[in-house]
Amino acid sequence: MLQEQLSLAVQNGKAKDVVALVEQGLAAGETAEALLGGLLDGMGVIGEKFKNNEVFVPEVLIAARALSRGTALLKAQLVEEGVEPIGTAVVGTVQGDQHDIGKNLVKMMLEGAGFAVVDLGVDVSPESFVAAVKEHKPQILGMSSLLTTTMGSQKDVVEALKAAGLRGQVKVMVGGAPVTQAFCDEVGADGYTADAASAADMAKAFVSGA
Ligand code: B1M
Repeated sequence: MLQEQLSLAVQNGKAKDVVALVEQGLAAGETAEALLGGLLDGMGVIGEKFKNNEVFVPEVLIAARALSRGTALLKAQLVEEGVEPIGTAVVGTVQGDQHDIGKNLVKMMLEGAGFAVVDLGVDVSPESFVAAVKEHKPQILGMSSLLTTTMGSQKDVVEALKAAGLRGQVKVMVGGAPVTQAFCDEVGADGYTADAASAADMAKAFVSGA
């Protein structure tokens, strides 16, 4: 019941309700894992609706903000309960590119799917992507590019990973408005999706070996 309420509060972007419900749940002795389940369910519903054009960027951002208010409250207890993320993802917008709205959506959807996400921000050089893969050992590396003039940098990152001997350790996902499946194949990435919710689905499939 509380989980359903939490799910709905996230779907409706009601951050205050999320906080109140999480506090209520914790006080009543609910596990952080169970409460997190409600929050993630809500984000999952929003992700599906976003994919089907039933909701749009503003609704997703508001839902994600509500979700993060809830997860912030649960963080300490989740660590105590030993709840592990399903994997680690490093994300960033490629070198020369300042657009981050799509990349931020991908980050939110990945977090909503249970990943620990390291966000490198915008204008990320191939060297920085490689350094982050070395440091965080992610299962997923997600790149975003919005300009035809910067999308080539996604290939530079794949090549830099190969040169560093790291290519086999990480699934590389590419996306952004000008990116296509053909481009993904051409640069030697592992996956492309047209939207952020599908990116999270693909990342989940990669870590589960599906
Ligand atoms: Co820029 N801009 N912009 N811009 N901007 C575009 C992209 C452009 C198409 C506008 C146009 O001319 N019609 C055009 C690119 C043309 C081209 O390359 N062919 C353009 C240009 C030219 C520029 C500048 C060069 C303008 C100038 O200064 N002369 C400049 C470049 C700056 C730079 O990056 N170096 C520039 C600047 C800016 C702002 C700073 C003003 C601002 C960015 C603000 C920000 O991001 N914080 C901005 C914006 C907002 C846009 C538009 C209007 C919107 C982009 C956006 O956020 N879309 C855009 C025009 C348009 O699209 N109508 C435009 C919404 C977002 C949710 O979509 O990021 O595609 P998107 O993400 C999607 C999918 O692609 C996917 O998921 C999301 C949906 O779920 N996805 C992934 C994204 N990453 C993924 C990764 C994945 C999987 C899926 O796996 C890892």
